[in-house]
Amino acid sequence: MFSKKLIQRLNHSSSVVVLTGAGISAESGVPTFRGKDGLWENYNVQELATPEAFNENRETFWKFYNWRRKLLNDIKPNLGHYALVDLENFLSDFTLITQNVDNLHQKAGSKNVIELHGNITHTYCIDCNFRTNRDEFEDEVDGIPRCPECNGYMRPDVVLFGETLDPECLTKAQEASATCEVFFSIGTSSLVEPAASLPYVAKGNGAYLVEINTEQTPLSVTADEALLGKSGKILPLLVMILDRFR
Ligand code: BV8
Ligand code: ZN
Repeated sequence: MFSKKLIQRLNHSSSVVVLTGAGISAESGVPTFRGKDGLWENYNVQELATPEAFNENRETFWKFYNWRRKLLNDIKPNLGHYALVDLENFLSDFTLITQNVDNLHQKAGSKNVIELHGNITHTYCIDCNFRTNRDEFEDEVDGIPRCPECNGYMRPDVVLFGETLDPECLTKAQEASATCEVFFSIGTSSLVEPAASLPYVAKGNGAYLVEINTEQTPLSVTADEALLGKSGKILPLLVMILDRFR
């Protein structure tokens, strides 16, 4: 399943970057965005995950995000998340960049996580910037959480479509991608920018590019190794092989 070249690279590389998308959380029961039973299938992205939706249809916006947050309450990391924790402990220079907002990498124990699109378990006030990780708000008015400090409107701390990413996060991700020796793209349809450009930055700087996905994506033809399969199966196998070489 894995080429000798990849195993050698991983055993002798100092810097490895991993980019994950919704697919790595699929085996935990988190719906993906674009898969067959994808999240967006029943919803129109432009109607929900945009600043316009937050401003014009706050009740539906919060119904969608509360539904996703409640879904996460009983969701646990899967073997793919834990294998990345092992990789982080095994490798000297490891950076995990995620597009996911589900907090599962942190729940699994990953330490150095760059959350490009924010974190759905964090909420902030659009008026006074009060921030909280609480997921229950006593002071809800028509299902929309209000700020305990100034009674302003609260929103999930995620990057909506059409919003720019946190410049510091993005720069850190781009720098790590430009200097790494091995880059993994795991469980992402490679469609959402600017995250989708990171594997090309890595490849353009000479990194060995590995994709792990249950289907082909626009990135597959560029990858040095496109491993077709579930990340929850492939990643523990990879760690096991590396472990043997320890
Ligand atoms: C921005 C948070 C400046 C909210 C999300 C350049 C070109 C074209 C368009 C643009 C561009 N630059 C900007 C844009 C517009 C837009 C964009 O990229 N649109 C796309 C759809 C074309 N980007 C933005 O708006 C970004 N902002 O760039 O600002 C700007 C703005 C406008 C115009 C120019 C510049 C902000 C993007 C962030 C949006 N927020 N999430 C929330 O979650 O509620 S994005 C959302 O999609 C999630 O974060 C998700 O992670 C992400 C990407 O999706 P994937 O993770 O890839 O998930 P998906 O379901 O698509 O795929 C899952 C994959 O897993 C599949 O391939 C499947 O086969 C695989 N899989 C399934 N099971 C498994 C598996 N693989 C392995 N194992 C399994 N078991
Ligand atoms: Zn406030």
